[in-house]
Order: sequence, then C-alpha cells, then structure tokens
Amino acid sequence: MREIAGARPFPFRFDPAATALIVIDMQRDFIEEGGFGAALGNDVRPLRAIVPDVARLLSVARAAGLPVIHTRECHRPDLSDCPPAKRDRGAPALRIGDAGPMGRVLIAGEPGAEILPELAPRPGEIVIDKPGKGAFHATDLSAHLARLGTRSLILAGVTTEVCVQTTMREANDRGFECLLAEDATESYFPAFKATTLDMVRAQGAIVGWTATVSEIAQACTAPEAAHG
Ligand code: TIU
Repeated sequence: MREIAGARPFPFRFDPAATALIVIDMQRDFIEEGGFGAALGNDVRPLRAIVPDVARLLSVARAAGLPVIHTRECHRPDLSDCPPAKRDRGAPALRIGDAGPMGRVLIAGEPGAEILPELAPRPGEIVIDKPGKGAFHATDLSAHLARLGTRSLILAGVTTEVCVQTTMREANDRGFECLLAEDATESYFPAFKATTLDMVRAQGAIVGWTATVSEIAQACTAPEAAHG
C-alpha cells in the first residue's frame, strides 16, 4: 500500500496495483478558443494553464504502471446520443453539433473533440467517449475498471465542478476510493473549483480526497512500505 499522508481531509491509502488515473475531457473544445467552452461564454485561459500539471500527472502514472483512462465528452454525428434537453439549453454562441472553427462542436471525430496533443493518449490507454457529464453514464467504463481490478481512482481534468465532480460522485457511489488531483483540475469559475474541493472532502471525505500532483508523485515513487 501507498499513503499520501498530506491528502485532505485525511491520509489517502491506495494499492498501485488496484489504482487507475482518469483524465477527464482535456479536449480542444473546452480549452481552446472557438470551442464549446468559449461558446458558452467562458474564458478558457485558466484551463489551458493546468496542461503542464496534467502532463506531469500522466508521466507519474505511466512511470508507476497505473492504467490511464482518458475521457472525451462528445456525441455521435447524428446526435442520437444527445438529449434535446442538453443541446437546446441556454443561448450559447454555438450549440452541440453546430459547425465551428474546430469542426462540429462536441462531435466525435471532429478536431475540437480531440484531446490536446500534449496530453494525447498513448497506445494501449483507454479512451472513453461519453455523451454525459459523468464518465459512467452510457459508457463501458465500469467494465474496463472491473477488468483492471481497479478499486481506487485518481481523477484530473476539466471542469472541476461539472464533468470531474459528476464522474467522482458516480465513482464514489460505485464503491471506488477517489482522489482528485487539486492542481490538475480547473474550472472556468475559480470559486466553483475551490468549493468543489471543499465539498468532496467535507463530512469525512463524503465524496473522496484531494492532493496535489507533487504529493501523488511522491507517493507513487516512494519505496513500498515494508509492512505492505
Ligand atoms: N461547461 C463546463 O464547465 N463543462 C462541461 O460542459 N463539460 C465538462 O466539464 N467536461
């Protein structure tokens, strides 16, 4: 077992052989100008700022031999997996499926739906295309985690209070021990990120733990404790 002694709200213990990293939606559509996030009226620059931290977390996980799972929020070209309630909500500059500067917004296979090249999945890593905010809804994520023998999840990605938190709550309800990498997740709204971190670790880790990438790296590279 490994321990992140400084994890919040109390030390997080995990077995690397039963732990996976899941990186949520580090896609051009959320992080670059002209994508879905910008079309919703957001400043995308804070999301771009965490790319080096997510890259470092990916390196740590790969070096430690943890399975890496990437997700992409996107829909089929015919929008058959996009509920009208999702597409029609609000008044964005571009709706899901509309043609934008990075192709059709949040459509599988379009440039905007791709993961940033700096964070691209490596051969053999799992990529989950998800039509919802949570990564378990209408995907085969549960089957992948069962096959891998995963019991603990380290989460990162965007946005903290939408797709990351939804996925963390889905995972927590399914019995996974969840740790959110504080500096490898970001929101368009700084206050929402801070409050989400508070929410997940409140009430005795009601949803899970948080720790920094450095703390996670230290735990992954430390010698195994003699008592196991
Ligand atoms: N809008 C927003 O904050 N997020 C999303 O729509 N999707 C994800 O969080 N990936």
